[in-house]
Amino acid sequence: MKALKYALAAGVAVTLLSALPAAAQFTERNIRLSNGVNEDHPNGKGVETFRTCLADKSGGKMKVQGFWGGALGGDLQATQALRSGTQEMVVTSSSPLIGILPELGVFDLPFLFSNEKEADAILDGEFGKHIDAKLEGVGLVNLAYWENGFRNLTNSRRPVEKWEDFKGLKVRVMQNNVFLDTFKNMGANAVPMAFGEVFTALETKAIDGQENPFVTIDTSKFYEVQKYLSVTRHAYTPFLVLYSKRLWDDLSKDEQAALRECAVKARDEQRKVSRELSQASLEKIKGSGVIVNELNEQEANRMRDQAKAVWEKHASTIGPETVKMMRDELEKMRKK
Ligand code: TF8
Repeated sequence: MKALKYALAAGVAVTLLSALPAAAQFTERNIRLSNGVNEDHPNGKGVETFRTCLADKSGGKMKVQGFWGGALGGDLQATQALRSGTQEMVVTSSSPLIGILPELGVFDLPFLFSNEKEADAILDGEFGKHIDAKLEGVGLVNLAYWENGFRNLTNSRRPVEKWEDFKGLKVRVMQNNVFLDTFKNMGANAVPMAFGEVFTALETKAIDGQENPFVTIDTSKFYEVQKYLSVTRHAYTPFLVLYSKRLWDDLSKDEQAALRECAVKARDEQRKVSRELSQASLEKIKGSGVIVNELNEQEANRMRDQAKAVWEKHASTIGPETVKMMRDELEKMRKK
């Protein structure tokens, strides 16, 4: 009788166990995540949210170690480390990576998005997935698109109110041919340079200007060495939140799912902070004595027309299908 009771109890236990999902699999991991920007940039809050979320999901096993200000190398260098499997993660601009994946150049096309809403819809939708699939092919798993933001021109010479005002300005651009041509096409003397060298180049007047979102002009202290800020919004470049594909393939399904979910959760926080800080950054830049000008509508339209040649020139290198897909999606969205 006793034996039967035990047998029954064991049977019940087995049934119960098999009804439960298998225990989640997490291993102790230290994830090195590098950033070219400083920690007070909205990426700081993004990484913090990502870290807390991963700790929660993995019972403290997955740890995130953040590196700031390019301490592990610039965007391109860190991304190459991911491809060779010597670093886990980077939050990088897409722009310096076009040598690795030419299709990324689509995000560099001047005046592509009109507002954040459009950018979010494209990046979080089918188009973003189209690019993600291509990134996997070159050894990079993109977990989410975070916000770098609309880019604006600063310089030490004069306010830029129309495209002709670019003439002769020595402007640093990212190491990216679409940007190089956008600025050359406006008549500027465009100089490709890694982000880590920009502050000193501005300070020593080796260059006159640069272009970045307000939050970067603020947190990288460019406003301390610049006199004019022109609200050009000439491009919106995203951040990619990349994981090394080589190292990714060693992770359990649970770890992969946690990383994806947390990068998306952190994305929402990072974008929120980016949009809030953007206004605060602009006020701070103004307060420091930088002269800020907006473009009037007519001049903004002229600048947009002038930039069209860059689209024509680069569509074939970026990939005609990718550019067409972007155009179609934008058109669909704008009709609604
Ligand atoms: C640039 C980019 C950079 C970012 C940063 C290094 O101008 O906008 O600010 O990629 O993460 O190079």
